[in-house]
Amino acid sequence: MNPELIIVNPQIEKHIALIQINRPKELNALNRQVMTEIRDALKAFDEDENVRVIILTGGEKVFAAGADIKQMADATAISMLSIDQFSTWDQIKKTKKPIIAVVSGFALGGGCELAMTCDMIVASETAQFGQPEINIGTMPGAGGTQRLTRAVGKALAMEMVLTGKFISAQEAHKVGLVNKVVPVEVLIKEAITLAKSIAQKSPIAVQLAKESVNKAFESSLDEGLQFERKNFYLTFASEDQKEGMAAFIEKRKAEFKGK
Ligand code: DAK
Repeated sequence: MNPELIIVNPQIEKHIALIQINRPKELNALNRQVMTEIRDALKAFDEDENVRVIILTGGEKVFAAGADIKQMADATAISMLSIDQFSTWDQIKKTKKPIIAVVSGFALGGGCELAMTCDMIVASETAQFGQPEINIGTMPGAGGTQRLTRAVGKALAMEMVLTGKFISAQEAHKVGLVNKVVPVEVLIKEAITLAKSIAQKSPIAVQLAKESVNKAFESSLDEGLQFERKNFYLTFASEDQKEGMAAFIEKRKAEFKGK
């Protein structure tokens, strides 16, 4: 086991944790160990009450160039079925706290899928997004055809998935795949600013709101509205809701405790 495939910092700022993929020679290719370590770190941060927002990043040149092709080349359908890496990816999706992907350079294949599994994407001006699996005789398998299509629409998703073309950070921003594009020198700073603005809110309301937005991808409007309503009611069981509304009335800053 190489313990340094990811770097973790549970407190890069108050309530903000960082996970950095650290396999630069292989362009942060996501082998099984990297994915397992990311999953385990997310789980630990999800359980850590000091952490309210998680940042997931790579390096300046590359976020991640996809799943590790060298590890995958000899796989069979049955070996993949028995290893079941999808359960690792599914666990990432189950993280309750917001995850911000911070992308510079390539986010390709599984790298793009990993960024899209997060809740928001902050990109540097050098970021490039793509699903080039078609070039190596396969296709996206970790959400690329689904999340990309929902994010950017059918026409562009189809083109990216069928031709393997990359899109720039600017185009990704224009089509709604990323939240903001900033110069690489201020990338982490900008991501932390975004993270801080979430970390100041009630962690309970944030969790329930994240769940509700995600529900919009997986339900009819009516079902989604019902789900939203129940989560809305649930916020009224929290001390944070009482504190938030009292603070507004008393014209002071709310102190949310996640209770
Ligand atoms: N896997 C393994 N090694 C990779 C890699 C990758 N995806 N991408 C790059 N590398 C390695 C290169 O082999 C090279 O290694 P050495 O030759 O030095 O040993 C080193 O990183 C530097 O790469 P290049 O020399 O190619 O660097 P360039 O700057 O010239 O080109 C590039 C950068 C990103 C355009 C190029 O490396 C490239 O096209 N990489 C492959 C991109 C790609 O096809 N990605 C999609 C992979 S398939 C699943 C979940 C997810 C997936 C599958 C299953 N389950 C849950 C089961 C996802 C699949 C994929 O992502």
